[in-house]
Amino acid sequence: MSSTLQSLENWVAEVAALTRPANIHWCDGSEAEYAALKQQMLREGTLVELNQQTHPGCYLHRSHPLDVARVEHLTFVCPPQREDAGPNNHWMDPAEAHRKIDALFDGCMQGRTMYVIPYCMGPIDSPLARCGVEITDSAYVVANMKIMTRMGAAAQARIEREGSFVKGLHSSGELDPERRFIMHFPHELTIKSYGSGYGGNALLGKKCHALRIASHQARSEGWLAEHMLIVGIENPQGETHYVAAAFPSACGKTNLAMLIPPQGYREAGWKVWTIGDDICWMRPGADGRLYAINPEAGFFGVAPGTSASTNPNALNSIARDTIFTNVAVTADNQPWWEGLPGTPVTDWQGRAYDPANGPAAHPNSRFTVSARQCPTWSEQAEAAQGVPLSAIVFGGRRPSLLPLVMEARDWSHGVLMGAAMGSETTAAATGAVGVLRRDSMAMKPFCGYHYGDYFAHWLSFDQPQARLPKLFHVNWFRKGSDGKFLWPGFGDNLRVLEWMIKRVQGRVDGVETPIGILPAHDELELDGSGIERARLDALLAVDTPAWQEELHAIGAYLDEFGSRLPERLRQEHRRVAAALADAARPQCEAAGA
Ligand code: OXD
Ligand code: MN
Repeated sequence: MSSTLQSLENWVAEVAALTRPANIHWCDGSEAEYAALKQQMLREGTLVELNQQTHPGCYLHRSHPLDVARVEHLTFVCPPQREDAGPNNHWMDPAEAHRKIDALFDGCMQGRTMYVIPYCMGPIDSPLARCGVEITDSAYVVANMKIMTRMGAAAQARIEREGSFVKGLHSSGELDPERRFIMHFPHELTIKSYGSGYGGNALLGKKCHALRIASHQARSEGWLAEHMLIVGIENPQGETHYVAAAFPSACGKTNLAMLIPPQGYREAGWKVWTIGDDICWMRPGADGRLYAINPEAGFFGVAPGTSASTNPNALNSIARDTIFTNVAVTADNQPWWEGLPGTPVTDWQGRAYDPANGPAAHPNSRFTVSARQCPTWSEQAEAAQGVPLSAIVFGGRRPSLLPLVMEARDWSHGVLMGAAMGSETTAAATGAVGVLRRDSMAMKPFCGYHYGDYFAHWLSFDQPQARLPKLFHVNWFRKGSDGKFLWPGFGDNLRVLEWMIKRVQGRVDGVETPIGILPAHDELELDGSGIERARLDALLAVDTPAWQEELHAIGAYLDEFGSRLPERLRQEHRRVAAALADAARPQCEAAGA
């Protein structure tokens, strides 16, 4: 295919002059192209065929053992001024960053094929969608981009019509962690990634474009690019409420997006519809509501823990036509990970499985699959105008303090709740696991500009004509004194979503507390859950002194954003702190009396 867009042709020629590939392949996104790529990877050994009887069309890729997760310390956001990147990003002067990474790209594709991938993030005819072109020397990246984006001829036609696109240059390089950078140039709508083949570092449409670059674009164009799932909840009356939810990586976004209602709910006629499991782009519609699209076309889900009991919809989705990365394999060549029945014989590195070497599947092993294969996939995922949101939910892994659910009293309070989000770290990024870190709106690794400006951008949606979704915070991960999770999670999370929808409809009042509105005692439907009231009390308990400490910690965190922190957020923080002080007073007086 030849391009008619001069700027695209020029850029491809420039990159070819720098990287010196043996040949250039323009991807058209056809099935024939995909089949040929798979054959080539099978020949080269970068793809291994899995059991085609049990898993037709399924393949395994084993990455370099030192290239298994996002590398936040090697990820840079490079606006011209350091202050614009904010303390939430690593910054490098753009000229220096280009120089450094171009030196790595110099001649790096010699003897290799350079693939040019035009792609569209979002339904191809959606005004909310945005396009990009990724150049890569990795066939694995092309195959994954085919599943994760609308890639090929249709995207190229849109790019030629619009005349603009995000430029993404990727090379696997030597897969050497010492020669690895993921650089973003938001002001040039450009991404350069070298030395990693791992999803979040190499599939540039995903985190690099759809979050880091898009969050910058969204700020200047009046919309939001967020690390959120989108799910539709259909009640027995046939009304569907759409909910977007932000959780840090590997905290259950895919499970919530594909939730199976508890039996009683199913019998009553509740249904769940999946729009997206990781990224949400949203913007106000003419009626003042926020409309959301999923810019992705597939799921790049965490495999371990995915099972018939946790997420049968995901398991059904990946029974065919799926690329697995870094999972283990059974004796009859089926993909395997911790949480599945059966026994692994080969671990994720291709060695005979030995428990002494750690888990059989890498904790961040993944599946890449088309969203359409999900039994709960919604046609609305293709709606050009997006779906209207009734609620936005923030959440993290918090073993204590944070209640099962709370609602913000208004938009400013909700923005504070999102800004204050914290979570224990997971295996999705390199580094220690299980450490509490603040992760505002689950965007800490993905916000392409200063968090202070980002909070201000969120606040700016609160306009008189706006009909904004209600904002909530949830915590599925609170533990009891025995160290066990108090809430069963998974399908039972629908009980919490139902309460949110009742709040949206004005059918329940909740209880006002200093930290937000919590469900009143009888407002959460527990029938058939086996959860006793005492446990619910523990899940909803508000420990005022501990919350005062939390507010103190949140204040110190917000101070990191200095003069860019919006005054309205400071005021909101002071308001909650004062409400907590009021709540603490009678107890102190009683204690002193
Ligand atoms: C992901 C992540 O891959 O957040 O979605 O790391
Ligand atoms: Mn994610």
